[in-house]
Amino acid sequence: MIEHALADPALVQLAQPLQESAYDIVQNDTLLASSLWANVALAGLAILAFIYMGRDITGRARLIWVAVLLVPLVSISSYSSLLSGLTVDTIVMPEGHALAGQEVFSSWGRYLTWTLSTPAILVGLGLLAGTDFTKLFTAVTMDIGMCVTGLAAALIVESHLLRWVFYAISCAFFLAVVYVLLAEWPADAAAAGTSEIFGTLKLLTVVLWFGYPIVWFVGVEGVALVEDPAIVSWAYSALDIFAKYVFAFLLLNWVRNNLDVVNSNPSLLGSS
Ligand code: RET
Repeated sequence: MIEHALADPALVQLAQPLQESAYDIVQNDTLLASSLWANVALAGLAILAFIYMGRDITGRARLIWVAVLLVPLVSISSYSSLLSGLTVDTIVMPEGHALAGQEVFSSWGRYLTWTLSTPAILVGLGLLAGTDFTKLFTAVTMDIGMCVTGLAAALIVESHLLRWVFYAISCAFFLAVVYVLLAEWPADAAAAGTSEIFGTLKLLTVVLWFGYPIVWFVGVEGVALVEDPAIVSWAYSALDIFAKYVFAFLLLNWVRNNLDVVNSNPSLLGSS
């Protein structure tokens, strides 16, 4: 009898609205929705503040300003897409996963938009350090590799093993970025006279960025120690608040107060 009912396409269609879509999950979960709205609001404020702060920035430093401004611009688009339901989904976890066979909420749009926001952060930092094109290219491309393979790790539903293979590949890309930040750019920054602020921002970046793979690992997409998608979403949102807006504000504020240092730096990039 039940089998009969499921075989009838009209009844299957009728049954579908009973299943909560990813959009409904966001709308019905205040904690989850607030983690997204908080970032829309902060990104909006940051955009206005950064435009204002950039009004007197001239010369090469303008390229840093554009990179910094891109961070909240991408962020507001990213969080609005998550809220709209466009870049969230429910996915059924493969065999072997702690939540195998269950539908879990995935805000995969985050990983997609990181491919644009994290390079912007690295371009800002690299230009501050006065690095050369090769090192900046390395950091940015490795970073994009990290985001795209992280997206794959989150979305693969056919094989549990392959989710972790992609996680490992993403971590390898991440370590290349960390290497550039810790081993290459500090010397460049010293030569450019930006050591002090670079040191602060480097520390902020490395510490906070390590938080992301940890959240992925313990969250619903990884070993599911934390099963509530709202908590996972807030963890990412809180990291974002410091890694994006606080980071970008500190960088931009320093640049506008030290235009002479930045503009006398013979960087290969932004020679306007
Ligand atoms: C993933 C999972 C796979 C392994 C690794 C990850 C790293 C993510 C990072 C994200 C940083 C995002 C920032 C966004 C700001 O807009 C993809 C979570 C290594 C480091 C700073």
